[in-house]
Amino acid sequence: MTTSLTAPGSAPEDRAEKPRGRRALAALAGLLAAAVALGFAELVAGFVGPASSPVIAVGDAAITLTPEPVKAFAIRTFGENDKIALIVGTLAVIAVYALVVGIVGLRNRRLGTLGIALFGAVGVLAALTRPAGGPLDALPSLVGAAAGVLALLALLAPLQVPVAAPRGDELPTAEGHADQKVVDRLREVLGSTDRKGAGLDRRRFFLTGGVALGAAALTGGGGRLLQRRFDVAADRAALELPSPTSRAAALPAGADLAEDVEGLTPLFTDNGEFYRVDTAITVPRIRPADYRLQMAGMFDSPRSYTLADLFERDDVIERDITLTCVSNEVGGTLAGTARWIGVPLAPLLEENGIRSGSDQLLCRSEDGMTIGAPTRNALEVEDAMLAFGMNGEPLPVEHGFPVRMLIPGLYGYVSACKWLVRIEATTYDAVDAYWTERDWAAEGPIKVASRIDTPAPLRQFPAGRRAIAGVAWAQTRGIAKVEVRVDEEDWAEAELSPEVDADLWRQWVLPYDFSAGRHSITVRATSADGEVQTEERASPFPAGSSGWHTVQVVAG
Ligand SMILES: Nc1nc2c(c(=O)[nH]1)N[C@H]1C(S)=C(S)[C@@H](COP(=O)(O)O)O[C@H]1N2
Ligand SMILES: [Mo]
Repeated sequence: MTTSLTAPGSAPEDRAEKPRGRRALAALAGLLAAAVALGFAELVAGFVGPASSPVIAVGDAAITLTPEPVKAFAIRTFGENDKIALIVGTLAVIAVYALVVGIVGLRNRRLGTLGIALFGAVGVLAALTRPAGGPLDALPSLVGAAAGVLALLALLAPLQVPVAAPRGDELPTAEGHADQKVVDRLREVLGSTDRKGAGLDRRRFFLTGGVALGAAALTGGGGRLLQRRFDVAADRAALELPSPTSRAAALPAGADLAEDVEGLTPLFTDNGEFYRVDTAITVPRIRPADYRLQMAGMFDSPRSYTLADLFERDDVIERDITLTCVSNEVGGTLAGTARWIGVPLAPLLEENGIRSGSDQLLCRSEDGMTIGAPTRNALEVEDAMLAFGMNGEPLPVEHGFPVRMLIPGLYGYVSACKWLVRIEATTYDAVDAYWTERDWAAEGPIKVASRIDTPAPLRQFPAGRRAIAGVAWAQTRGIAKVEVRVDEEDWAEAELSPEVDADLWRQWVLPYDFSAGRHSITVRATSADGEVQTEERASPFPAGSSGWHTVQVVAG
């Protein structure tokens, strides 16, 4: 095969190349061009910041635009992997699009170029419309698209040599001429848009493709490396938490029933095991030294706080609090307990002179996400706090490093703003927070709930005695009683873990003699203020699920 630029169309086997083969190569050209575009975009994002990467920005936008039922489905189906699923999905869509752009580009360069430009425009739009986006965030997509266009043109060129000329329509075609060579020569001199006659330089295509692949890998890999500069793991590790002036209530020995009951949820959830729910594909990374908490809105004298300001306060507390998510299904696992360290919220709000007219605190996260918390609960709920410690460590980055809010008794979506940088005292009339805009209930008091951990649903085990056990919660009120019903028998009262704090869930255990056969086990809890958990079924949307948790098991 010839690589000569002077006679590119003269190799007969090239001219005989079926359009199909050429089209496959064009599709590959599109794919490689997309890889180059993404690679360069990652490289620039290495300077601008990880959230400006088009894949991330587009994924972010997809989360924002996705209707709630689809989101709920994604959380149910992919669970903690919902974000990985989203990124894989985004990449798959890009790949299919790129294949098409390559094929279209073969027929019409301008359309192909436009295709990549459009792809860049989507990235720019997504990056700029992020709540916390700035103009610089458009740069990765712009540079990526430019690199992608150049790569596409460079890759398409060897697929149709000689290159296009504007007046190709008027050129003679092979049918009317006996001497193909003359026609080819003519085309070569004048240029041709007739693809059938254009030559194909495989060697040059694969050489260019190799260069493109290398460039994509280098820029992409380099970009990812550069993005690590934004990592705050080292700062987090170096941070020393202040020691609390008020400790969590002491736990009696043997307080954690899970030590003796296999399959029962431990009293405290390890940080690595703690459920995570948020809209952030790339977690916000805030350096402790750069951290500022800004108070704004309906305060007489709003001020701002550094992390040191918060750490050095003399009212640092340590509390055991169970956090639950409004999206938790009956029997679900979106609940966890930690020993938190932080500063109480009420004195902080009061020293800024919070005005009585405010009924909502619009809490803003570093990524622009907003969570609307009821002002009354922030002021009146004991142990409402700004937390910076979780189970003896600074907050893990995924759980809001360096500061998050916690208000016991409310679901996380209205109380637990992570990466908290701003508290605006306002009203529900004036503004809707992120979830409220999406029709979730404005105030989210948690519902009395209980869950069977063991035996697991549909489990088969030998007949005989074994523990039925689980957890129950009713933060701020506390759990007074948990009852279990097997089949049609009477409700039996379970043993509870010690009541140490009303904000902490309670484990419950009931040893039971299982006869051989199928059994249905149901649990219900009663709060310390006498509310029996309702049997009435509700789905998580819009105000939290309700209903009794039932599991079917088989003994013998
Ligand atoms: N910034 C921010 N904070 C957030 C969220 C979020 O999407 N962004 N999600 C909230 C929801 S719905 C819940 S249930 C809790 C979960 O906290 P966790 O991820 O630490 O378990 O965080 C809350 N705080
Ligand atoms: Mo949540």
